[in-house]
Amino acid sequence: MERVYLGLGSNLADPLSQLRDALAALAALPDSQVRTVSSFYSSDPLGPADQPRYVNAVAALDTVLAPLALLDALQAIERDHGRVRKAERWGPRTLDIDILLFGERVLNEARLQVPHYHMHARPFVLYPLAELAPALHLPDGRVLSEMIAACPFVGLERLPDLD
Ligand code: PH2
Ligand code: MG
Ligand code: MG
Repeated sequence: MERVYLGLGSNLADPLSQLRDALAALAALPDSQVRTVSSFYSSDPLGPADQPRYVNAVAALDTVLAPLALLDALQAIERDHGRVRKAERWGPRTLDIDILLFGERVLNEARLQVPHYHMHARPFVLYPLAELAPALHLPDGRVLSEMIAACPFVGLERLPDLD
């Protein structure tokens, strides 16, 4: 069993529902359990400014799936949510599920780089991740609390708890 942290994001087609449905789909993955989920956050779009704000969250998943098997399963969930991959970098999407960290692994494969290459610069990743694992050390030696100190809480709004 390995602990995986996933970043979820949506800015199209009712983002809150997209994330709630995605969490239900994650809970149904084989050989895997969703352990904890952060608050949901509304965030300024990173990338092209002419797109809606995102809703973001981070989930902790324990899995025995191999990294590329998990990636395949996550991309299938994205497709089930109407995700169409477009050429525009950082453009709008109905659902994005990114593998942020996969146990203690450092992977540099064509399809999958972990730790996620840009997480250090994304408040909508670091702050929800810190809710789940405030004392986290990354496998490459970085320390989450130090990454947070270098990444101001800007353009981010924690949404009230659902339910
Ligand atoms: N994801 C992107 C591009 N820009 N901006 C925010 N706020 N949240 C995201 O999840 C996001 C983004 C590409 O995956
Ligand atoms: Mg992404
Ligand atoms: Mg992605």
